[in-house]
Amino acid sequence: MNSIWPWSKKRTSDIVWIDLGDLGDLVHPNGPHEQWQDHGLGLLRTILHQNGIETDILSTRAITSWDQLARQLPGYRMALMNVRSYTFPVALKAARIFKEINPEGLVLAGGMHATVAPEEMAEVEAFDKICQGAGEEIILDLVRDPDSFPRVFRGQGARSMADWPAIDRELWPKPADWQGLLADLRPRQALSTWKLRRAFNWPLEPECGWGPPPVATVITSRVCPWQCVFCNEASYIPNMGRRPVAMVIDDLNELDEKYGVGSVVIHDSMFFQNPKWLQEWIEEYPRRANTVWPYWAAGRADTVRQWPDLFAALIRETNWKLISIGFESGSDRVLKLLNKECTEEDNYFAIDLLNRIGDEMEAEGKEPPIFWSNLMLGIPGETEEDAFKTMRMLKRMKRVFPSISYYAPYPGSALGFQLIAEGKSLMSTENYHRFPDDEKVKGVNYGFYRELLAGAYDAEVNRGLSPEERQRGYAGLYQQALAKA
Ligand code: B12
Ligand code: SF4
Repeated sequence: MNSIWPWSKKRTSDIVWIDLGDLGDLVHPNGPHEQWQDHGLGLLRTILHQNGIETDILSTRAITSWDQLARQLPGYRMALMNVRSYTFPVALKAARIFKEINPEGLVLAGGMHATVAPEEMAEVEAFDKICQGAGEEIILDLVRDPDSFPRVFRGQGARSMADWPAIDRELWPKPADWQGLLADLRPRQALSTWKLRRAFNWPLEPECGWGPPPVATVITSRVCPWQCVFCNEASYIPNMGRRPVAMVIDDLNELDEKYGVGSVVIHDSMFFQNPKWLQEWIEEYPRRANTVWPYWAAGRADTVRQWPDLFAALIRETNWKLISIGFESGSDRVLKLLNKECTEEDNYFAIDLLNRIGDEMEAEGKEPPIFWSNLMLGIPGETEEDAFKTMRMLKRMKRVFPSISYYAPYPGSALGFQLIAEGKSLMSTENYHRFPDDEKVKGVNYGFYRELLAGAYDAEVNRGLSPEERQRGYAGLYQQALAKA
């Protein structure tokens, strides 16, 4: 039996970037979304390597026990990590293990959690430097001379995403090594990891049902100007210029020439903003891209209503196949509570429009577009009738992948901060969101929601719906649609 894990990994540096996520996500993943790669890590490692600072990569997702991480850490003098609130528990543990093994070593942490909850980060001694905000303009100085920075400090971002280098995707972590697992007498894990490696398409990403593999994830814009109280990124991500259309297309063509692209996921919080950029995308993408790859991207119902022609043109001319809309709720009362600035009417407008475009495209023999419908349940203040309205709205969608989650009070968002301050958040440093049906807020009747998703209230939900609409969401579908949040 081999005692070093993972086997045959060569060291190139005494600096290591620790990719964060739940243990085992790159060994035997539960679902596709835990396998997406981290653009923050990719961008900053690319900058480091292009400037002569080599780093190794380890991933908590590619191991199944903390001991496996510990065995890989001796001898590193520096560890870097991108900490989001949902990876804070893992970051904390990894940082402590790193310091136990390398007491003289330094842990440099940045990311969303460092940005929105610096005091929670600062309580953890193992974090030596904590960078709030963007890191691309300071990462080189920080790694070269960490002592010149205070323990908690503000980073500096680029003015525009045009200044970002294209990510070197070979700097992203790989799924776990099946040969090593076999050598370590774990034949079952080795088999599932062998399958994962084959299907992963590293350094591109695996298929998740949104489009053909290999999948290329890209980011064209950094921030959304709206201020929904459960999110409001604008309050902590400074505005920055969008990546120019030509650069996005060049990046994709280059990836295609190197690795072959099957489809694209545009990971922007809000793709459907800035009509001028979108118009240029409509003109350029079909003309300049090696293939007009189908893609997944996000929008809002109110702007679909505001720019219906632009929306339709994007679908028809640029192959926008998976349309992610943050509908969140089917009730005006709740939409107001969320400061969503969308109404029930906006939501139904967007739904009916996409249903119609889909019908027309099907009649033309084309593959119709599909909603990726983001919905929240368990919002403080939501009544049972509000929740029925949300499920009723979902049934109006003809072609849909529902993504339903229990509202989660993340720090950074206005409502999250408020509920944390009131002591109502159930998300802790040990457990931000381990499982989809984790209870997130005190006082919310999760039993009701579980029954709702199991179909116990179908009579109420189906009230006023057409016979066809009633059939939608067969038993179990909505339960399965419950996502980690
Ligand atoms: C793409 C994305 C996803 C993707 C992919 C995630 C992934 N693997 O990266 C998917 C769809 C899977 C996803 C899922 C979720 N996400 Co998400 N996601 C994003 C999104 C839109 C972009 C992330 C990104 O790549 N940004 C660009 C990179 C370059 O930025 P960055 O990673 O922050 O890194 C920069 C800085 O933070 C800093 N930095 C980072 N690391 C370091 C390290 C050092 C040493 C230094 C100095 C600096 C530094 O420098 C970098 C360059 O400027 C963000 C919102 C946003 N606009 O950023 C939300 C966001 C990160 N997601 C969020 C959440 C809550 C989730 C979910 C829990 C569900 C949900 N409610 O949306 C799930 C959980 C996923 C899981 N694994 O379990 C929150 C996190 C909030 C928080 N307080 O941490 C955000 C901020 C959105 C929001 N407002 O709610 N997400
Ligand atoms: S929820 Fe969506 S629309 Fe609202 S602020 Fe966040 S990204 Fe923007």
